[in-house]
Amino acid sequence: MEHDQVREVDPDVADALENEVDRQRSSLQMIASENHVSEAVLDAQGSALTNKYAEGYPGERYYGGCEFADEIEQLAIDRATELFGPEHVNVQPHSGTQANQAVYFSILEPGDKILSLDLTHGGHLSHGHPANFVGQLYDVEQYEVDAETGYVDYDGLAEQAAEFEPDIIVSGYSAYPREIEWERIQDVADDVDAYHLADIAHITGLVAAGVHDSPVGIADFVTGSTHKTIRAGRGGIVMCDEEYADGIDSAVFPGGQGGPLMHNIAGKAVGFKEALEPEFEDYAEQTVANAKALGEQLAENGFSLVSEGTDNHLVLVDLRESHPDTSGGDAEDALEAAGIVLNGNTVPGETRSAFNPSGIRAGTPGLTTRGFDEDDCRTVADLITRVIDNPTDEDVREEVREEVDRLCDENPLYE
Ligand code: DSN
Repeated sequence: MEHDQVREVDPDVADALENEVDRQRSSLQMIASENHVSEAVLDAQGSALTNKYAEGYPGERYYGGCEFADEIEQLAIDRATELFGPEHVNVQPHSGTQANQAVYFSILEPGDKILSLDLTHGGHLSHGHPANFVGQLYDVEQYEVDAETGYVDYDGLAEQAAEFEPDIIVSGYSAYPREIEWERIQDVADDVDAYHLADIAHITGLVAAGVHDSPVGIADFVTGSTHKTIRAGRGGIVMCDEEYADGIDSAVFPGGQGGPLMHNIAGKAVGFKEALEPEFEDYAEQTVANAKALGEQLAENGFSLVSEGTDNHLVLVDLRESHPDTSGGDAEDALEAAGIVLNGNTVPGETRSAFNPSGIRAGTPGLTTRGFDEDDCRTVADLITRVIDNPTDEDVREEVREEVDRLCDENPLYE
């Protein structure tokens, strides 16, 4: 990946781009929301479609010259339909947050009530955090995970919903390691006559591969990101029943966005095609097997895992018991210096802050893409342990860095 044409014009950016590729190749990318898309997806995203305005939808655009944009967007829609099985798909949201925005905008009025999972319990900013437009525009209450088990407190949610009477309940999370019981949340929504939005941003690939149950056909709206576990072009997606289709399409454009990012939609189409191949199911299964192995080894090494394990692609480690003097931010910094990139994360019952949280979140989508198996992930758990046990020890960092180099050499990326 040489970026020769950028280099001719702009050596500074070319240097940074090459350094970024090197960084991804030579360190372990364990941010649970990240992945390494194929070179085919990169190619599509870097295509001349970045030049094209195509406001509207296939066959109904506000500009001329959209025949190939139409073809590509329709392919993305058809492939998403085959992957997930919804009645209606919109592939234009620029991100998962904008997919959620479209849902709220299509059915809520400012001041309407949203019931969603608290950010520190695994929710997402766009589910109603006060710093986000959702928290400012709507009346938001938040439910929590059970303090003992770390699983969503479904009974508490039902009680809270009966009292709060929300207009919409949001499920689907950003830092939740367990299978989500969509039907139970739908039952609560039915009981209080609320809409149900299932945000599968993190687990889109697992749902597409059948490794996690799908909320499609259960929740009224399903939103997602297209670049996380599904490994397609960067952006968002909304899926819904036909009765909501016009409202969603209008809420995406012109309600919340102008021209769609057609080059990203091309990347979505290509990535969805890859996800329809049988190998993608193996990838999704391996991603979960790797996360389980990572979690089991971390637990064996003395770490405390929220919910004591995982059913999906991530583990959430609460450092307070095992390493009370090391914050998630400290751990993140020490690990990055040793070549392991993940993020400090808030944990249920957080006693620090979002800027200096008490946990770390580690995901396996990127490692699995480059070929890591369970044994590798157990080794990674041991490396994480050595660094967090000795957060300021330069020799340990150096030794771990050498092991990281070995793992990266054995599992090359973008050769
Ligand atoms: N930034 C993503 C994550 O890390 O979960 C969500 O938008």
